[in-house]
Amino acid sequence: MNNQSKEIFDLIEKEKIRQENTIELIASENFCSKAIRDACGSVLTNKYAEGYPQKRYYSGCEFVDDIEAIAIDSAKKLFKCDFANVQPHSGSNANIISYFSFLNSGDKILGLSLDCGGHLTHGFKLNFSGTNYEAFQYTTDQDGFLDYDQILKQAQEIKPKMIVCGASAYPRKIDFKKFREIADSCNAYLMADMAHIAGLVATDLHMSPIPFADVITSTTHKTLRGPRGGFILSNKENEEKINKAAFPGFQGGPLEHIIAGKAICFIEAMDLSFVEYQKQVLKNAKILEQELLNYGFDLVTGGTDNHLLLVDLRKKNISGKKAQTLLESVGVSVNKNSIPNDPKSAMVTSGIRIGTPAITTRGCKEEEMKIIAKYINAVLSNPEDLDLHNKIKQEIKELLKNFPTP
Ligand code: DSN
Repeated sequence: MNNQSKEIFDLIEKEKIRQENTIELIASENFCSKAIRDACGSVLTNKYAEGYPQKRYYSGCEFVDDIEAIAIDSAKKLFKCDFANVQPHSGSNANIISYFSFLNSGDKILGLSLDCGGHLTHGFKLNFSGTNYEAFQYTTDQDGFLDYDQILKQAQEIKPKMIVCGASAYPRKIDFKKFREIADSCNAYLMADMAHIAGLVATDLHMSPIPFADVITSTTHKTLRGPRGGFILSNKENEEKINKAAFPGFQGGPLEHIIAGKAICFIEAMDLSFVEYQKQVLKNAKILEQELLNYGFDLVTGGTDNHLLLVDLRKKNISGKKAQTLLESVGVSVNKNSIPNDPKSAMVTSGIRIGTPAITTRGCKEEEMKIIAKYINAVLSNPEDLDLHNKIKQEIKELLKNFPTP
């Protein structure tokens, strides 16, 4: 190992220790299995495989062909659909590829605004989705809920070519059937970005978008607990245009090492233990909801019925940015997050987003959730008490020793 690679491996080791000593509550993060990490760090990274299984532009693809075919078949089986493309390098790429498949530049799209829980790629003005298309945004109501009547009204006025549903910071279930009805009422395509809830969908703990959306995009690394990457689902009818849009339309060589990780992820998600895991993710979020409400925190929509909570900190007189920094200093990782109609900028925010997928993977259950809520309350209620913060930091390190990372 030369000095430069040693420096990198030292940093990787530090990151490993950081992860071990942190209560990870970032709602979009998780810990994938060792098998997935091994696949992603394998010799497959050396292989070029532009094209699709049995239709490649390079020789020597017989083994990556089998791997990608297993990933495709497993994704189809897991989500009960008849088309999957597992090549998107990320969720954003999956969304770009889906737009390329169904839209022309300048077409109208309608998606959830970023400050109400949407994603940059759902039409945000600084993102390609907001510059390459004529993007309109719907919002949540005053209490933070999707207002399907209002979205219907807007859709009928705008007549978008595509409606985008799905969210990055929405603590409630999404009614994909209603979105289908809205899309049908204005003859629009429906794209469902299920990145956050893919693990819940895979285990039937959330309504599946599969029968309702024309195209479904996702990441593999959030609730689904796979490697960092994306994928697209649809039906056979759309196979050709989506595959063409992915390659050669947008991406080059697929990352076969990551695709191997995705295959393992889909297979792991078919195991009964994965259903138990997702149930615990939901239980843990519910306990955090109850505990934080008992401590006097306001939650957007009043609570959660998925894997995440959005805490409105205005009453506590602390910004999301400050809360994130304070919690990080004791070893609790959350992210600052805008709340609907946030008076503060996106860099400061009035809220934090809290999710349970990662901490549940480490084996934490109801009792630990109560302890975590207690720590969050103690730190945010006593922002200047450094002695208390140090004590909590030590206690967190001790607590986490009982919950090893995979
Ligand atoms: N950045 C992701 C999240 O945190 O939700 C969305 O892509």
